[in-house]
Amino acid sequence: ANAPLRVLVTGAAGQIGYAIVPMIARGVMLGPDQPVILHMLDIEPAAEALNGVKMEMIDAAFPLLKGVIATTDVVEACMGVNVAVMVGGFPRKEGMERKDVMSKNVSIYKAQASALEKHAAADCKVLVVANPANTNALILKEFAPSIPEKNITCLTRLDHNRALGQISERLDVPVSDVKNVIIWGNHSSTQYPDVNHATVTTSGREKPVRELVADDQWLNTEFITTVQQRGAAIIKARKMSSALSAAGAACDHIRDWVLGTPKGTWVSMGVYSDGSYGIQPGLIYSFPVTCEKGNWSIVQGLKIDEFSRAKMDATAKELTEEKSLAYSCLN
Ligand code: NAX
Repeated sequence: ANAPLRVLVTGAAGQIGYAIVPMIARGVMLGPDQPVILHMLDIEPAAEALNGVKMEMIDAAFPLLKGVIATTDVVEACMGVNVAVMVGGFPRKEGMERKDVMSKNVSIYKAQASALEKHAAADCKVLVVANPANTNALILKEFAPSIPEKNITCLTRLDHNRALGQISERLDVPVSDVKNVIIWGNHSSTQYPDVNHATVTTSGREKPVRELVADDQWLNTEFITTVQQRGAAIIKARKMSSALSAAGAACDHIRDWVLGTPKGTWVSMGVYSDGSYGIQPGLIYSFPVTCEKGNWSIVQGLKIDEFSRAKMDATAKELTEEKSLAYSCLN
């Protein structure tokens, strides 16, 4: 039998936390043969609720779950973890300045970076979910210099899955037959959902989404804004933000990263830019990636038209601005 892997979930007493911990304990994230030990971190005001989640996790008697730690101590939480899913953060409250929210998250991610660097397993894979996800991941990277930069990523898989879902609904085909959409850039409303290379498998053949949809007007306008604004639409409908879809996407992200993407399929991940597609190195930017043996690599050589170029640059510009705002919070 495989040795258990330790999985950290920060913000585990929150909404996404509550949805993701049972998924992890059922093998959705690391596979049905991989036992796990869960490390759940939250802050003092949520300690009692966190303990309630721990009680439920015990009561669920998950066969793969070999241990569950619930703590408000960052060091205990990070000790020996192989995977870290960073869901905890400071939410934007009404009337708060962007800079104040950024400043709170910068100090959280700075502290958690140091704890991970000192106490996590050497090959720990980190996924930042909490917003501003790309910039929180960048701060984490800056303050954990001994963690390889390839091990620090942020979640744009939810946006990717939302794009697959919109195409599936539009064409009335199973979502599993749609692939290779791309989310470029920031996990924010400037993200660019790109279908130029996406395909649908019909009667055993892959066909371009553009050809099947045959409505460039819809693809270039409504499709894009629907994906960009989906988070807000969920809040409007549910009076709470996306949780089960976010938790599912975080599991998809880690699973594909660790176990590999299927041949001929790519996914979107926020990763440290190496300058691919002319995106400034030093940003955490969402790219199309394939994964093999626990490593991601950016898909190269895709043709980028003028429409895409402008949108990819606009979201990069926003990330550059977020980065300078974050740095200004450090002083
Ligand atoms: P909740 O407010 O329900 O939960 C957040 C939890 O984090 C709370 O229990 C809080 O006590 C805890 N927390 C706060 N500071 C912490 C710290 N320093 N250490 C540990 N825990 C801490 O929010 P939820 O709906 O679960 O969303 C969590 C985060 O995910 C938010 O930042 C949200 O904006 C972000 N999202 C990101 C998405 C993505 O695709 N990247 C999509 C979903 C989600 O909106």
